[in-house]
Amino acid sequence: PEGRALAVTRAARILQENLRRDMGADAMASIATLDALNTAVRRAVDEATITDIHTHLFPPSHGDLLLWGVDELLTYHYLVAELFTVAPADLTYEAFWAMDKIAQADLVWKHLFLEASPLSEARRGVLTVLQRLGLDPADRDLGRIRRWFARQDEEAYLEKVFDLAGLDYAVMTNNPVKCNEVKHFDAGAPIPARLRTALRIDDVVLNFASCRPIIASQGCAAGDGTIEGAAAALRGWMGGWIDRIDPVYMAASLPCSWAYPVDDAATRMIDHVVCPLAVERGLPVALMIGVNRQVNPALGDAGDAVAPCDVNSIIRLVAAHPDVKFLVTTLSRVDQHALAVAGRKFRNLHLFGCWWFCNNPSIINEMTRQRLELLGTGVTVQHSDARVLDQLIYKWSHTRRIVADVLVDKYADAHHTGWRFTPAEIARDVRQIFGGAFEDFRAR
Ligand code: RAT
Ligand code: ZN
Repeated sequence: PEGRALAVTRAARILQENLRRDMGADAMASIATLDALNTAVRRAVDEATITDIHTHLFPPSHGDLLLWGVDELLTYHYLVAELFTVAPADLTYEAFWAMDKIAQADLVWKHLFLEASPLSEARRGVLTVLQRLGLDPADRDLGRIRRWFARQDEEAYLEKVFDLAGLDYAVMTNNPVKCNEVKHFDAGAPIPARLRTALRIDDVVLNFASCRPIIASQGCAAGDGTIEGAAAALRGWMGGWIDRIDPVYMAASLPCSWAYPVDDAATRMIDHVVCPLAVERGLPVALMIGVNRQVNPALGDAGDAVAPCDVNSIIRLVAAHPDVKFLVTTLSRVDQHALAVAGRKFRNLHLFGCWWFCNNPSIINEMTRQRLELLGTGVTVQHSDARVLDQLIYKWSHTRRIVADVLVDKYADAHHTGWRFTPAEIARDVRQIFGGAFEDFRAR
């Protein structure tokens, strides 16, 4: 413990020295006025390097799996759902899915941008992307925008997007039972430093029976008996994937109906396969909980909804496995307060992100305030969930602005007590909530 304390002190000193070098001596001077504090907070948030801990992006080497460009932006499933809130009755789901991507994007542009104003978060997001890329959205010329994207080189564009978003790296979602993903790992396709892997295991946890054939085809003799019986083989198979792709964590999205512990396959899989492996490999387990899957299957990816989940099940899980690190986010707004309180009780629980339907300005604002009030900077306030590369630009620009508004208030409240902050301290805190606390949690 003494060695660890020394290492921590040393790390803190190096951080301070780096900040002093990067920001100059002013970084260490305490800020006297509220105006200056406001400016310093906004600057720190603007300049922070962010780690995006959950996305659905892929490397360029994974071919068609990497989505980017204006037609992918316009056909993002969030916008497909919105399209059908206003589309004429004669546009059937089947007819929409039978169209090519460009025709689908044209329809979204017409109904959600030209014939109704783009006020929703997902629509505004497209416009932010265009604006930040220097493509003035005001002329409403989709043809011109398409021609601009057609001229981009994929790899250079990926770097440009990461720079505009201000990210060091983003974590992908890599599913070992999806053949169209596995084939790229089999081929040894390179992964740029901007992207890191995560081993997505929901299919195996929730639907083991249907995964057996593909797992068997990958050389895992998981038999046809119980999960307990197959546990060692399954840990071997997942461990093999961990060796292969070196994931940042294992991850699963769980339905709102998920409960723990109960007499079901998911509990057995978690207790006998996932948690022992997490301990053995020192890997966190990320859980995203609260989806109400496929309430309208005709909408495809857009057909999922949300319902409150059982936060007590999360509490029982993290209490039952104190040596497993859990990264948790929940989908329903109403679960956020109870989850943040749970985050105060367990050092093996780290909260992250305003997930999916919570990634809207009013909810990000509320959740970020609540988390800072209950957890301080020991939280990862956001992830993007980007499915289309360009979305990194808007998701992070919108989040930065909201988080800056919240932090300005929080620093001002503390300033009023007479405590004084330095720019270096503010930069340290901002980095914590945008990835530093996540790295610390992993390293702990
Ligand atoms: O945000 C999304 O795009 C969702 O469809 C899901 O992918 C969700 O984030 C998940 O990871 O299950
Ligand atoms: Zn996701």
